[in-house]
Amino acid sequence: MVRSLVVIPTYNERENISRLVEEIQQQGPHFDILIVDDNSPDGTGELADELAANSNGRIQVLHRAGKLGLGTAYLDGFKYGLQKGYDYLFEMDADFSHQPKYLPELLAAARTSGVAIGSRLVPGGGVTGWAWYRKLISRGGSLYSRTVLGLKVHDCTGGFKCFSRAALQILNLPEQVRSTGYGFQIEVNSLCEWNGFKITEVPIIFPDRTLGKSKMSSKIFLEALVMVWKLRATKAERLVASPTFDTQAAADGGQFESSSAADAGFTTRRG
Ligand SMILES: Nc1nc2c(ncn2[C@@H]2O[C@H](COP(=O)(O)OP(=O)(O)OP(=O)(O)O)[C@@H](O)[C@H]2O)c(=O)[nH]1
Ligand SMILES: [Mg+2]
Repeated sequence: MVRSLVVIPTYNERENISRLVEEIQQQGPHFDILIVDDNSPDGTGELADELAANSNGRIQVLHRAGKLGLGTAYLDGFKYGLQKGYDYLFEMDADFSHQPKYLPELLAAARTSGVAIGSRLVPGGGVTGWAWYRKLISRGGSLYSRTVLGLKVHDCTGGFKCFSRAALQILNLPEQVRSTGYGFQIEVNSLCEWNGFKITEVPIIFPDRTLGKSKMSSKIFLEALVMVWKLRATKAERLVASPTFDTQAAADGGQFESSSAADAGFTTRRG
């Protein structure tokens, strides 16, 4: 059986986390869960420990000392999952904007192309509960980053993603990523596409959070606008081996221990 780990960063998500893990587990035996909690003042970390204690190892918890940011929470989660030998790793928010029912479809897509994302900006996808101006900012942000960085993926800022182990290792993702803040998703998408991966977009409906508080701010958003240009300037140094993606290698998911593209079933364009 393919083993996947759903990495969920949490900061004050006590109201959401119990029901979320329950719904994820209803999606089948493929999905283990890692909660990465940054010492949430509302006690999310303690609640996560209780959930883990009764889970037969299916729920695990990483505790960090304080609020260290979403990006680094994912990177720590990826490192943990790779060490534990998982074949696929997911990124998922705790607030139900990322609905567990899409996990199987994302996994199936990542088994074909190596990288899959839940997309609000392809036919069949969308957002509910956002005011028109928030939709406009989100769409505009994606279009802007896509254009500046030359990407094909439409939903550049979404954080519901699935990576094969091979993709993470070839991209050397935990070590390669530099942004800690909101630009994290954009940087990861760029690294994937610049290095030859096709990101499959699975349409998702993204409801706004109903419980708990948003951690998004206009300062974070403005930082991302500038960050896109800085990221573009680093493109030349971010190419790993210019792999052309081999779908069979991706379907075999996590079988590759080597970080070399050739060993993992990738062919290099530069010969
Ligand atoms: N561990 C950790 N998790 C975080 C941190 N910041 C945000 N999160 C979590 O990351 C996920 C996404 O954060 P959200 O606040 O939902 O951000 P958003 O989706 O852009 O904004 P809203 O949906 O409007 O709240 C949630 O599960 C948060 O609890 C952080 O610094 N550390
Ligand atoms: Mg959210």
